[in-house]
Amino acid sequence: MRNHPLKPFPKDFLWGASTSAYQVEGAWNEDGKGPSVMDVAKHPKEVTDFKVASDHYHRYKEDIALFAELGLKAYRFSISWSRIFPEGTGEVNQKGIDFYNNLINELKKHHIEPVVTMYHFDLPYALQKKGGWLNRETIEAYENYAKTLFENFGDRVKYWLTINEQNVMILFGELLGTVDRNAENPKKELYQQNHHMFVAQAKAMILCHRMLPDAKIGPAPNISAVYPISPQPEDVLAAHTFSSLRNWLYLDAAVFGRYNSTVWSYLEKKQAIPEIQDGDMAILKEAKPDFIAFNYYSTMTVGANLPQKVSNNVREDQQMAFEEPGFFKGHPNPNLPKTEYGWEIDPVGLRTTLREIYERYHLPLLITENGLGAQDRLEEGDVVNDDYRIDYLQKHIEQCRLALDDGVELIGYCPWSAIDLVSTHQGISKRYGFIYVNRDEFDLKDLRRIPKKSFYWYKKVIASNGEDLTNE
Ligand code: BGP
Repeated sequence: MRNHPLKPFPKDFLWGASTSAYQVEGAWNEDGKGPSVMDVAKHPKEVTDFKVASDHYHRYKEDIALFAELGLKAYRFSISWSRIFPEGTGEVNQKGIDFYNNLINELKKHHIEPVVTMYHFDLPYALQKKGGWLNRETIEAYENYAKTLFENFGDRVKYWLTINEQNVMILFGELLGTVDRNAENPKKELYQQNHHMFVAQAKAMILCHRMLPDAKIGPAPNISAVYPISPQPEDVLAAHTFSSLRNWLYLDAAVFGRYNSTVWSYLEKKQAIPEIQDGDMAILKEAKPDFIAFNYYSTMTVGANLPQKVSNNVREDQQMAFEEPGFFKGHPNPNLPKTEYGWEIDPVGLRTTLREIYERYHLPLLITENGLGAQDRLEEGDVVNDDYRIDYLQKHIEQCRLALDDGVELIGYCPWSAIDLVSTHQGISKRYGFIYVNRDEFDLKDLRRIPKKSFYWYKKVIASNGEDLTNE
């Protein structure tokens, strides 16, 4: 029994929702936009590409009006780098600037706080052709892009996120196409890319503080608590290694400006130590985030792995643990239910994750993704009864409140996604939104917007500042 009432959500809590540019905007080659790596990515033949997506580029006013009706206090979206710089660097595309100016102004008009991801997987293809993040020049391109964003939008944007899920791009580089599977040592290349992203991120944080003293900036990795499959010491050790590799490497670099020692030793064993130039570590040390944003969908469970075991190295998607001979091996958690896409559902794991991050770094935390992908059904009368999504979100918000009560400084919750959009590699049928977009994989229909049952539920949650989570 509790002997005190739970602490309430803070008054200025950022109740929000998230999207990313390539998944929601469409207009992939309009108004001067250059292609990004996502535009040229290959898709399985049964799923759509990102060319039209949810057509938010043309319908942002209608969408933001719905976000306002939902009562959002914050909207986390990403800026498409190749809309601003079609070649990744060089000439600015004014029409790209205009689009985001209009979008931000529209949000402001409705008193919705813009939370801007500067880079969400969609590197300009022109930069990829020159080696992408393996090429050190991409650091400079990113810094220049960051400067352009701060100059153009810094008068209205207070919250900046440097890079979405850098850890996913590195751990699942083969899946996201960030590395050539046939490279001699893909790991070495990936951790070199990773190092360049660390430096780029640090430079952006330094620049942001210099140019916009009132703004706040932070990283946005995908973080999840890692459980050992058993209390056997070897399994506990394996879980620790995996957590360092998946979680702490990224936040230790962003917050403390240093490499995680367990990961460093792992990289030595894998002959994957990145080349670090003089001055890089000083830049990492100088940069300090103001908060930590993170995406959370589930936890991971791992056990020890024999050194001689040959890894099949299958990495199905970003929410599945994988295996490394001699280090760890992912296992399903028998205690957790799964979504229809096989992702384990673990609300309590969110509380554990929040505590772990907060105790380690003592910075305010912002949840920038959390949600349930499902094949929603549009029923007669324009109704979508997504009670399973309400159930998922309700249980996670409950755990946020408990974490607040534990003393964690949580400043906002932005579930994925504000509106239906195209999944990173599973098409539009895997829906996450509060608002249904009427289209199929290949039939664009009328793209009309239909608030789902979860929309009305979340509206009530926001209006009551998280006091009323019931689904009635
Ligand atoms: C995160 C990405 C998002 C989004 C989400 C859901 O990893 O940051 O861009 O895609 O996962 O994943 P999916 O689209 O694979 O269902």
